[in-house]
Amino acid sequence: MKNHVITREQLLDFYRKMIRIRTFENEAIELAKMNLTRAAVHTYNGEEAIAVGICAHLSDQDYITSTHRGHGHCIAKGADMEKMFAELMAREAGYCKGKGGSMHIADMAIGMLGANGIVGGGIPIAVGAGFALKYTHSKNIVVCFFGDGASNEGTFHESLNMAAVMNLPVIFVCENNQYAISTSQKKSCRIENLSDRAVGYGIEGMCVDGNDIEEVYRKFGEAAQKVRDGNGPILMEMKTYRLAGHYYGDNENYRTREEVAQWKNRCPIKHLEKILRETCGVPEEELTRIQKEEEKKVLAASENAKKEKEPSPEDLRNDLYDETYADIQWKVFERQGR
Ligand SMILES: Cc1ncc(C[n+]2csc(CCOP(=O)(O)OP(=O)(O)O)c2C)c(N)n1
Repeated sequence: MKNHVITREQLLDFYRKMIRIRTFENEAIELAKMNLTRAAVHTYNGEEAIAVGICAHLSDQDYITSTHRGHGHCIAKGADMEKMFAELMAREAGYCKGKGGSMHIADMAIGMLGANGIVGGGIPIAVGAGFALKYTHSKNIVVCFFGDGASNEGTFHESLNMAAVMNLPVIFVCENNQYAISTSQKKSCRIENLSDRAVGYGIEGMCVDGNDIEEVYRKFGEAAQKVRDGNGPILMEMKTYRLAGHYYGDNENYRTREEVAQWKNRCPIKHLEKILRETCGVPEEELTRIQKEEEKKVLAASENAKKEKEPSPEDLRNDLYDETYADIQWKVFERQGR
């Protein structure tokens, strides 16, 4: 098993990416406040260590599937922030030409198979992608991100069982941020660790502190190696906490301020800052410089996206179906005299 030693440079790179995600999300909230976004915005604040620690092990040929809370996954996988902001603001220059919004960003060039507005919707897609990789004898893997709420959907159970019996190269990453909208995970499930569900499918389950970037990076590295070596799927539970509301506009009356404050103290970015300062001897000015550089990049992407135009009404019916399908459908309508 490869020993995953993490260098100072790698930690600084993780820090930069986590700051990039947090800054992107804070800017997305600002855009929502200005009524510039055209669909719900679900932010990833507090969960950054998971996407960054995991995607550091992936290449563009490895796939990920994501959720309605997908901005962090996209950025960690290398998506273009200007195209993301343009999509959030329904501009033609966006990833889906402004017709998909925050919850439907996909980028095949970097192996990002798509965010998904359907809770649990990405899980069977990951299994399909895993089957394609196995069928073509590829060494690449699929990482399937989903929430604790999604782990109570039928798709979760059917997909894990199928991936297990077919020995597919998929790592199922349950981001347990404690809530599904307003429902506490403790109220919807009687087991303490969702990773224990792996036993029911005969696969390995791992429970990880998702707010500790070093632990995420190391444990995922071990899992990825096993899966690349052909040992079949793994279920990883990442314990974390959603620091902002479920979406912009959530009144958060289902959790106490004390609980949120406790988790703010365990913020993954603060945690990494402490390691960088105290263990790696990184001066405060260097951390501030990284924050400023990322802020500049994120705000430039947002400003440029704002200047892009909205799609024209004539474009409304384009890109809805696959061309061949649309063509066949059209012929059927013609035959029916419609
Ligand atoms: C199939 C389906 N059911 C319900 C919803 C409404 N919904 C949107 S987000 C959400 C909660 C999802 O919780 P979780 O999977 O834990 O992800 P989190 O929001 O915590 O990241 C629900 C129920 C939906 N979008 N799709």
